[in-house]
Amino acid sequence: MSISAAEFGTRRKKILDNLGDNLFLLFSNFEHQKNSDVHFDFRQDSSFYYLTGFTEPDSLLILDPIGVDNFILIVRPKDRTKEIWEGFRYGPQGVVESFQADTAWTINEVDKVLKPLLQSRNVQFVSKEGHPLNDKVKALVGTHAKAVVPNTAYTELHRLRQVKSEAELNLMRHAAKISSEAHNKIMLEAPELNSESKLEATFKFSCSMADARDQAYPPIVASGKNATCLHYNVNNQKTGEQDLVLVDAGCSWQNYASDITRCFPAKGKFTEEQRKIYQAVLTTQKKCVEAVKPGISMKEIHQLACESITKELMDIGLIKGDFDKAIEAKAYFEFFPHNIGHHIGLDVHDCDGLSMEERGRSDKYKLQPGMVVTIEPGIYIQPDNKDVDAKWRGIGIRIEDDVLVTEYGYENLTIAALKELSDIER
Ligand SMILES: [Mn+2]
Repeated sequence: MSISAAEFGTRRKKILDNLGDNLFLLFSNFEHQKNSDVHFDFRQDSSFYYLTGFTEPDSLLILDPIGVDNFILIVRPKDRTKEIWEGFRYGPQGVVESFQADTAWTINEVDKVLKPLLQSRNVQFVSKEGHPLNDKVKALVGTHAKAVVPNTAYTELHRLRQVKSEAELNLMRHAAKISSEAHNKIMLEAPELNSESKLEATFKFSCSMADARDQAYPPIVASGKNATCLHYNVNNQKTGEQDLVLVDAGCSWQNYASDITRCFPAKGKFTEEQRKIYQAVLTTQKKCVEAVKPGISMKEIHQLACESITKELMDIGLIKGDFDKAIEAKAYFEFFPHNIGHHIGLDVHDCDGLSMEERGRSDKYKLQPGMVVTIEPGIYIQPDNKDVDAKWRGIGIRIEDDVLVTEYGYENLTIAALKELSDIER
Protein backbone atom coordinates (compact mmCIF):
# COMPACT_ATOMS: atom_id res chain seq x y z
CA MET A 1 0.00 0.00 0.00
CA SER A 2 1.60 3.20 -1.19
CA ILE A 3 1.42 5.91 -3.83
CA SER A 4 2.75 4.56 -7.15
CA ALA A 5 5.45 6.25 -9.22
CA ALA A 6 2.82 6.61 -11.96
CA GLU A 7 0.53 8.58 -9.61
CA PHE A 8 3.35 10.96 -8.64
CA GLY A 9 3.95 11.40 -12.38
CA THR A 10 0.28 12.17 -13.06
CA ARG A 11 0.33 14.84 -10.35
CA ARG A 12 3.38 16.52 -11.90
CA LYS A 13 1.81 16.37 -15.36
CA LYS A 14 -1.30 18.20 -14.11
CA ILE A 15 0.91 21.00 -12.78
CA LEU A 16 3.13 21.06 -15.90
CA ASP A 17 0.03 21.28 -18.12
CA ASN A 18 -1.06 24.41 -16.24
CA LEU A 19 2.23 26.29 -16.34
CA GLY A 20 2.19 27.63 -19.90
CA ASP A 21 5.87 28.49 -20.43
CA ASN A 22 6.46 29.48 -16.78
CA LEU A 23 9.14 27.81 -14.68
CA PHE A 24 7.97 26.40 -11.32
CA LEU A 25 10.31 26.12 -8.32
CA LEU A 26 9.40 24.46 -5.00
CA PHE A 27 11.63 24.07 -1.94
CA SER A 28 11.59 20.98 0.26
CA ASN A 29 11.67 21.40 4.02
CA PHE A 30 14.97 21.76 5.86
CA GLU A 31 16.07 20.52 9.26
CA HIS A 32 15.36 22.59 12.38
CA GLN A 33 17.81 22.63 15.26
CA LYS A 34 16.55 21.40 18.65
CA ASN A 35 19.88 21.88 20.46
CA SER A 36 23.60 21.75 19.52
CA ASP A 37 23.82 19.23 16.68
CA VAL A 38 20.42 17.65 17.44
CA HIS A 39 17.44 18.32 15.16
CA PHE A 40 13.68 18.03 15.58
CA ASP A 41 12.17 15.07 13.73
CA PHE A 42 12.29 15.86 10.03
CA ARG A 43 9.04 15.94 8.08
CA GLN A 44 8.97 16.65 4.34
CA ASP A 45 6.99 19.64 3.02
CA SER A 46 3.60 18.23 2.05
CA SER A 47 3.39 19.83 -1.41
CA PHE A 48 6.97 18.86 -2.22
CA TYR A 49 6.18 15.30 -1.14
CA TYR A 50 2.93 15.31 -3.13
CA LEU A 51 4.83 16.05 -6.35
CA THR A 52 7.97 13.97 -5.78
CA GLY A 53 7.59 11.30 -3.08
CA PHE A 54 11.12 12.35 -2.06
CA THR A 55 11.68 12.73 1.68
CA GLU A 56 15.18 14.25 2.04
CA PRO A 57 15.71 17.80 3.35
CA ASP A 58 17.44 20.73 1.55
CA SER A 59 16.10 19.82 -1.91
CA LEU A 60 14.63 21.91 -4.73
CA LEU A 61 12.04 20.80 -7.30
CA ILE A 62 12.09 22.44 -10.75
CA LEU A 63 9.22 21.85 -13.17
CA ASP A 64 9.94 23.13 -16.66
CA PRO A 65 7.06 22.60 -19.11
CA ILE A 66 9.04 23.64 -22.21
CA GLY A 67 12.49 22.20 -21.50
CA VAL A 68 14.06 18.93 -22.62
CA ASP A 69 13.85 17.87 -18.97
CA ASN A 70 10.47 18.59 -17.35
CA PHE A 71 11.18 17.21 -13.87
CA ILE A 72 14.46 18.31 -12.31
CA LEU A 73 15.59 17.69 -8.73
CA ILE A 74 18.37 19.44 -6.85
CA VAL A 75 19.41 17.25 -3.90
CA ARG A 76 22.18 16.76 -1.32
CA PRO A 77 25.27 15.08 -2.79
CA LYS A 78 26.31 11.56 -1.92
CA ASP A 79 28.80 11.86 0.97
CA ARG A 80 30.32 8.75 2.52
CA THR A 81 31.26 10.40 5.83
CA LYS A 82 27.88 12.13 6.25
CA GLU A 83 26.11 8.89 5.40
CA ILE A 84 28.11 7.00 8.04
CA TRP A 85 27.00 9.58 10.64
CA GLU A 86 23.50 10.54 9.51
CA GLY A 87 22.24 7.87 7.14
CA PHE A 88 21.65 7.09 3.49
CA ARG A 89 21.27 9.74 0.80
CA TYR A 90 20.00 9.07 -2.71
CA GLY A 91 22.17 11.66 -4.44
CA PRO A 92 21.42 12.84 -8.01
CA GLN A 93 21.79 9.44 -9.66
CA GLY A 94 19.64 7.80 -7.00
CA VAL A 95 16.73 10.22 -7.48
CA VAL A 96 16.81 9.73 -11.25
CA GLU A 97 16.63 5.96 -10.73
CA SER A 98 14.15 5.84 -7.83
CA PHE A 99 11.96 8.95 -8.27
CA GLN A 100 11.81 9.24 -12.08
CA ALA A 101 13.53 12.65 -12.21
CA ASP A 102 14.47 13.48 -15.81
CA THR A 103 17.71 14.88 -14.48
CA ALA A 104 19.16 15.71 -11.06
CA TRP A 105 22.02 17.76 -9.67
CA THR A 106 23.58 18.48 -6.30
CA ILE A 107 22.85 21.59 -4.23
CA ASN A 108 26.38 22.78 -5.07
CA GLU A 109 25.44 22.92 -8.77
CA VAL A 110 22.32 25.06 -8.44
CA ASP A 111 23.90 28.08 -10.24
CA LYS A 112 24.91 26.01 -13.22
CA VAL A 113 21.44 24.43 -13.52
CA LEU A 114 19.21 27.42 -12.82
CA LYS A 115 20.97 30.22 -14.70
CA PRO A 116 20.24 28.96 -18.24
CA LEU A 117 16.70 27.90 -17.29
CA LEU A 118 15.82 31.31 -15.87
CA GLN A 119 16.85 33.44 -18.88
CA SER A 120 13.88 35.70 -19.81
CA ARG A 121 11.41 33.31 -18.19
CA ASN A 122 8.46 34.03 -15.92
CA VAL A 123 8.93 32.12 -12.67
CA GLN A 124 6.45 30.87 -10.09
CA PHE A 125 7.91 30.29 -6.65
CA VAL A 126 7.64 31.13 -2.96
CA SER A 127 10.82 31.69 -1.00
CA LYS A 128 11.46 29.65 2.15
CA GLU A 129 13.49 31.42 4.83
CA GLY A 130 16.04 29.07 6.39
CA HIS A 131 16.33 26.70 3.43
CA PRO A 132 20.05 26.51 2.57
CA LEU A 133 19.34 27.35 -1.11
CA ASN A 134 16.80 30.12 -0.44
CA ASP A 135 19.11 33.15 -0.68
CA LYS A 136 20.95 31.82 -3.70
CA VAL A 137 17.76 30.95 -5.64
CA LYS A 138 16.19 34.32 -4.79
CA ALA A 139 19.29 36.12 -6.08
CA LEU A 140 19.44 34.04 -9.27
CA VAL A 141 15.74 34.63 -9.98
CA GLY A 142 16.21 38.37 -9.28
CA THR A 143 19.13 38.61 -11.71
CA HIS A 144 18.17 36.29 -14.54
CA ALA A 145 14.40 35.76 -14.68
CA LYS A 146 12.00 38.02 -16.55
CA ALA A 147 9.61 38.26 -13.59
CA VAL A 148 8.17 36.43 -10.63
CA VAL A 149 4.52 35.91 -11.56
CA PRO A 150 1.50 34.81 -9.49
CA ASN A 151 1.92 31.23 -8.31
CA THR A 152 -1.04 29.67 -10.11
CA ALA A 153 0.63 26.25 -9.95
CA TYR A 154 0.60 26.39 -6.15
CA THR A 155 -3.12 27.22 -6.17
CA GLU A 156 -3.71 24.33 -8.58
CA LEU A 157 -1.59 22.08 -6.37
CA HIS A 158 -3.78 22.87 -3.35
CA ARG A 159 -6.90 22.21 -5.42
CA LEU A 160 -5.52 18.83 -6.49
CA ARG A 161 -4.49 17.91 -2.94
CA GLN A 162 -8.03 18.47 -1.65
CA VAL A 163 -9.50 15.63 -3.70
CA LYS A 164 -7.96 12.32 -2.70
CA SER A 165 -7.24 9.39 -5.01
CA GLU A 166 -8.15 5.82 -4.07
CA ALA A 167 -4.48 5.16 -3.16
CA GLU A 168 -4.43 8.20 -0.87
CA LEU A 169 -7.72 7.17 0.72
CA ASN A 170 -6.33 3.74 1.49
CA LEU A 171 -3.41 5.33 3.34
CA MET A 172 -5.82 7.61 5.22
CA ARG A 173 -8.10 4.68 6.09
CA HIS A 174 -5.09 2.86 7.48
CA ALA A 175 -4.00 5.84 9.61
CA ALA A 176 -7.60 6.25 10.77
CA LYS A 177 -7.88 2.59 11.76
CA ILE A 178 -4.65 2.62 13.80
CA SER A 179 -5.67 5.84 15.58
CA SER A 180 -9.21 4.57 16.26
CA GLU A 181 -7.82 1.43 17.88
CA ALA A 182 -5.36 3.51 19.90
CA HIS A 183 -8.27 5.65 21.22
CA ASN A 184 -10.19 2.53 22.23
CA LYS A 185 -7.11 1.15 23.97
CA ILE A 186 -6.50 4.29 26.00
CA MET A 187 -10.16 4.32 27.13
CA LEU A 188 -9.87 0.70 28.19
CA GLU A 189 -6.68 1.26 30.18
CA ALA A 190 -7.54 4.70 31.59
CA PRO A 191 -8.89 3.53 34.98
CA GLU A 192 -5.44 2.05 35.76
CA LEU A 193 -3.55 5.18 34.69
CA ASN A 194 -3.41 8.33 36.81
CA SER A 195 -1.75 10.94 34.60
CA GLU A 196 -2.05 12.65 31.23
CA SER A 197 1.50 11.54 30.45
CA LYS A 198 0.69 7.86 30.93
CA LEU A 199 -2.44 8.18 28.79
CA GLU A 200 -0.43 9.90 26.04
CA ALA A 201 2.21 7.16 26.24
CA THR A 202 -0.51 4.52 25.84
CA PHE A 203 -1.80 6.23 22.70
CA LYS A 204 1.66 6.56 21.13
CA PHE A 205 2.60 3.02 22.17
CA SER A 206 -0.46 1.64 20.43
CA CYS A 207 0.32 3.56 17.20
CA SER A 208 3.99 2.59 17.25
CA MET A 209 3.10 -1.07 17.81
CA ALA A 210 1.11 -0.80 14.57
CA ASP A 211 4.29 0.62 12.96
CA ALA A 212 2.85 4.15 12.79
CA ARG A 213 5.58 5.96 14.70
CA ASP A 214 4.76 9.45 13.43
CA GLN A 215 2.00 11.48 15.13
CA ALA A 216 0.23 13.82 12.70
CA TYR A 217 0.38 16.54 15.38
CA PRO A 218 1.32 16.75 19.07
CA PRO A 219 -1.36 14.81 21.00
CA ILE A 220 -3.68 16.79 23.26
CA VAL A 221 -4.35 14.83 26.46
CA ALA A 222 -6.32 17.16 28.69
CA SER A 223 -7.92 16.10 31.97
CA GLY A 224 -10.53 18.07 33.90
CA LYS A 225 -10.54 21.80 33.23
CA ASN A 226 -7.45 21.51 30.99
CA ALA A 227 -9.87 20.35 28.29
CA THR A 228 -11.37 23.85 28.14
CA CYS A 229 -8.07 25.06 26.59
CA LEU A 230 -8.42 24.20 22.90
CA HIS A 231 -4.77 23.48 22.09
CA TYR A 232 -3.57 22.29 25.52
CA ASN A 233 -0.62 19.95 24.96
CA VAL A 234 1.72 20.03 27.96
CA ASN A 235 0.06 16.74 29.02
CA ASN A 236 1.81 16.66 32.42
CA GLN A 237 -0.98 16.69 35.03
CA LYS A 238 -2.35 13.96 37.26
CA THR A 239 -5.91 12.95 36.42
CA GLY A 240 -8.53 13.45 39.12
CA GLU A 241 -11.14 10.85 40.16
CA GLN A 242 -14.02 12.91 38.75
CA ASP A 243 -12.17 14.19 35.67
CA LEU A 244 -13.17 13.74 32.10
CA VAL A 245 -10.18 13.30 29.79
CA LEU A 246 -10.18 14.84 26.31
CA VAL A 247 -7.78 13.13 23.90
CA ASP A 248 -7.22 14.75 20.49
CA ALA A 249 -4.62 12.59 18.78
CA GLY A 250 -3.91 10.83 15.50
CA CYS A 251 -1.00 9.12 13.81
CA SER A 252 0.09 9.60 10.23
CA TRP A 253 0.74 6.82 7.73
CA GLN A 254 3.16 7.52 4.88
CA ASN A 255 2.69 11.22 5.65
CA TYR A 256 -1.15 11.04 5.51
CA ALA A 257 -2.84 12.27 8.69
CA SER A 258 -5.65 11.13 10.92
CA ASP A 259 -7.25 13.42 13.52
CA ILE A 260 -9.59 12.06 16.20
CA THR A 261 -10.95 13.47 19.45
CA ARG A 262 -12.63 11.38 22.12
CA CYS A 263 -13.60 12.19 25.73
CA PHE A 264 -14.04 9.70 28.54
CA PRO A 265 -14.23 9.68 32.35
CA ALA A 266 -10.82 9.02 33.95
CA LYS A 267 -12.35 6.35 36.18
CA GLY A 268 -15.04 5.10 33.80
CA LYS A 269 -18.24 6.82 35.05
CA PHE A 270 -19.63 10.15 33.82
CA THR A 271 -21.04 12.59 36.39
CA GLU A 272 -24.57 13.82 35.69
CA GLU A 273 -23.31 17.16 34.33
CA GLN A 274 -20.60 15.56 32.17
CA ARG A 275 -23.15 13.11 30.77
CA LYS A 276 -25.54 15.91 29.70
CA ILE A 277 -22.84 17.95 27.97
CA TYR A 278 -21.40 14.85 26.33
CA GLN A 279 -24.77 13.85 24.95
CA ALA A 280 -25.30 17.40 23.63
CA VAL A 281 -21.97 17.30 21.75
CA LEU A 282 -22.57 13.76 20.48
CA THR A 283 -26.05 14.59 19.15
CA THR A 284 -24.62 17.63 17.37
CA GLN A 285 -21.64 15.72 16.01
CA LYS A 286 -23.81 12.96 14.54
CA LYS A 287 -26.13 15.51 12.89
CA CYS A 288 -23.13 17.25 11.32
CA VAL A 289 -21.51 13.99 10.12
CA GLU A 290 -24.79 12.98 8.51
CA ALA A 291 -24.97 16.34 6.72
CA VAL A 292 -21.71 15.65 4.85
CA LYS A 293 -22.39 15.22 1.14
CA PRO A 294 -21.28 16.72 -2.19
CA GLY A 295 -22.44 20.31 -2.69
CA ILE A 296 -22.69 21.37 0.97
CA SER A 297 -20.14 23.87 2.33
CA MET A 298 -18.29 23.68 5.64
CA LYS A 299 -19.98 26.98 6.52
CA GLU A 300 -23.39 25.34 6.23
CA ILE A 301 -22.30 22.44 8.44
CA HIS A 302 -20.82 24.93 10.91
CA GLN A 303 -24.16 26.74 11.03
CA LEU A 304 -25.92 23.44 11.68
CA ALA A 305 -23.54 22.82 14.60
CA CYS A 306 -24.17 26.29 16.06
CA GLU A 307 -27.92 25.76 15.93
CA SER A 308 -27.75 22.28 17.40
CA ILE A 309 -25.45 23.37 20.25
CA THR A 310 -27.73 26.32 20.99
CA LYS A 311 -30.78 24.04 21.15
CA GLU A 312 -29.00 21.48 23.33
CA LEU A 313 -27.67 24.12 25.73
CA MET A 314 -31.16 25.63 25.99
CA ASP A 315 -32.57 22.21 26.92
CA ILE A 316 -29.89 21.91 29.61
CA GLY A 317 -30.54 25.51 30.74
CA LEU A 318 -27.11 26.97 30.00
CA ILE A 319 -28.46 29.28 27.28
CA LYS A 320 -31.69 31.08 28.11
CA GLY A 321 -34.30 33.06 26.21
CA ASP A 322 -35.54 32.94 22.65
CA PHE A 323 -33.81 30.55 20.21
CA ASP A 324 -33.64 32.92 17.23
CA LYS A 325 -32.37 35.77 19.39
CA ALA A 326 -29.74 33.48 20.94
CA ILE A 327 -28.53 32.45 17.47
CA GLU A 328 -28.42 36.07 16.34
CA ALA A 329 -26.45 37.07 19.45
CA LYS A 330 -24.10 34.09 18.90
CA ALA A 331 -24.74 32.90 22.47
CA TYR A 332 -23.10 29.58 21.50
CA PHE A 333 -19.75 31.27 20.85
CA GLU A 334 -18.85 31.35 24.57
CA PHE A 335 -19.20 27.53 24.56
CA PHE A 336 -18.17 26.67 20.97
CA PRO A 337 -15.49 29.16 19.88
CA HIS A 338 -13.92 27.19 17.02
CA ASN A 339 -14.86 25.92 13.57
CA ILE A 340 -16.76 22.72 12.86
CA GLY A 341 -13.76 21.24 11.06
CA HIS A 342 -11.15 21.38 8.36
CA HIS A 343 -9.84 19.47 5.36
CA ILE A 344 -7.37 16.71 6.22
CA GLY A 345 -4.82 14.88 4.07
CA LEU A 346 -1.05 15.21 3.95
CA ASP A 347 -1.44 18.10 6.39
CA VAL A 348 -3.66 17.60 9.42
CA HIS A 349 -5.08 21.05 8.63
CA ASP A 350 -4.98 20.39 4.90
CA CYS A 351 -4.92 23.04 2.22
CA ASP A 352 -8.24 24.64 1.35
CA GLY A 353 -7.04 28.03 0.16
CA LEU A 354 -8.40 29.61 3.33
CA SER A 355 -6.86 31.25 6.39
CA MET A 356 -7.27 29.58 9.80
CA GLU A 357 -9.97 32.14 10.67
CA GLU A 358 -11.94 31.43 7.51
CA ARG A 359 -11.81 27.64 7.80
CA GLY A 360 -15.26 26.20 8.34
CA ARG A 361 -16.80 29.64 7.97
CA SER A 362 -16.49 30.03 4.25
CA ASP A 363 -19.00 29.33 1.54
CA LYS A 364 -16.15 29.56 -0.95
CA TYR A 365 -15.82 25.84 -1.45
CA LYS A 366 -18.52 23.21 -1.72
CA LEU A 367 -17.55 19.72 -0.67
CA GLN A 368 -16.80 17.30 -3.52
CA PRO A 369 -16.43 13.51 -3.60
CA GLY A 370 -12.90 12.54 -2.55
CA MET A 371 -12.47 15.38 -0.06
CA VAL A 372 -11.88 14.40 3.57
CA VAL A 373 -12.90 16.75 6.37
CA THR A 374 -13.01 16.57 10.14
CA ILE A 375 -16.30 17.09 11.96
CA GLU A 376 -15.48 18.24 15.48
CA PRO A 377 -18.03 20.23 17.46
CA GLY A 378 -17.30 20.89 21.12
CA ILE A 379 -18.73 22.50 24.23
CA TYR A 380 -16.32 24.12 26.66
CA ILE A 381 -17.46 25.71 29.91
CA GLN A 382 -14.59 27.91 31.07
CA PRO A 383 -13.59 27.54 34.76
CA ASP A 384 -14.17 31.29 35.22
CA ASN A 385 -17.64 31.40 33.63
CA LYS A 386 -19.67 33.11 36.37
CA ASP A 387 -22.86 33.04 34.27
CA VAL A 388 -23.38 29.35 34.93
CA ASP A 389 -23.76 27.32 38.11
CA ALA A 390 -20.40 26.19 39.57
CA LYS A 391 -21.19 22.52 38.92
CA TRP A 392 -20.87 23.07 35.15
CA ARG A 393 -17.55 24.92 35.19
CA GLY A 394 -14.41 23.28 33.79
CA ILE A 395 -16.15 20.76 31.55
CA GLY A 396 -14.62 20.59 28.06
CA ILE A 397 -15.85 18.10 25.48
CA ARG A 398 -15.09 17.68 21.78
CA ILE A 399 -15.88 14.71 19.53
CA GLU A 400 -14.07 14.49 16.20
CA ASP A 401 -14.19 12.09 13.26
CA ASP A 402 -12.55 12.11 9.81
CA VAL A 403 -15.23 12.00 7.15
CA LEU A 404 -14.80 11.23 3.45
CA VAL A 405 -17.22 12.87 1.02
CA THR A 406 -18.54 10.16 -1.31
CA GLU A 407 -20.65 10.42 -4.44
CA TYR A 408 -23.93 10.17 -2.52
CA GLY A 409 -22.99 11.09 1.04
CA TYR A 410 -20.13 10.20 3.32
CA GLU A 411 -17.92 7.50 4.79
CA ASN A 412 -16.81 7.94 8.40
CA LEU A 413 -13.16 6.81 8.37
CA THR A 414 -12.88 6.83 12.17
CA ILE A 415 -16.16 5.14 13.06
CA ALA A 416 -14.25 2.37 14.89
CA ALA A 417 -13.29 4.79 17.69
CA LEU A 418 -16.03 4.35 20.30
CA LYS A 419 -18.15 7.39 21.12
CA GLU A 420 -21.51 6.18 22.50
CA LEU A 421 -21.89 6.86 26.23
CA SER A 422 -22.72 3.23 27.00
CA ASP A 423 -19.71 1.93 25.01
CA ILE A 424 -17.36 4.33 26.77
CA GLU A 425 -18.59 3.42 30.26
CA ARG A 426 -18.43 -0.26 29.42
MN1 LIG B 1 -9.02 18.52 13.97
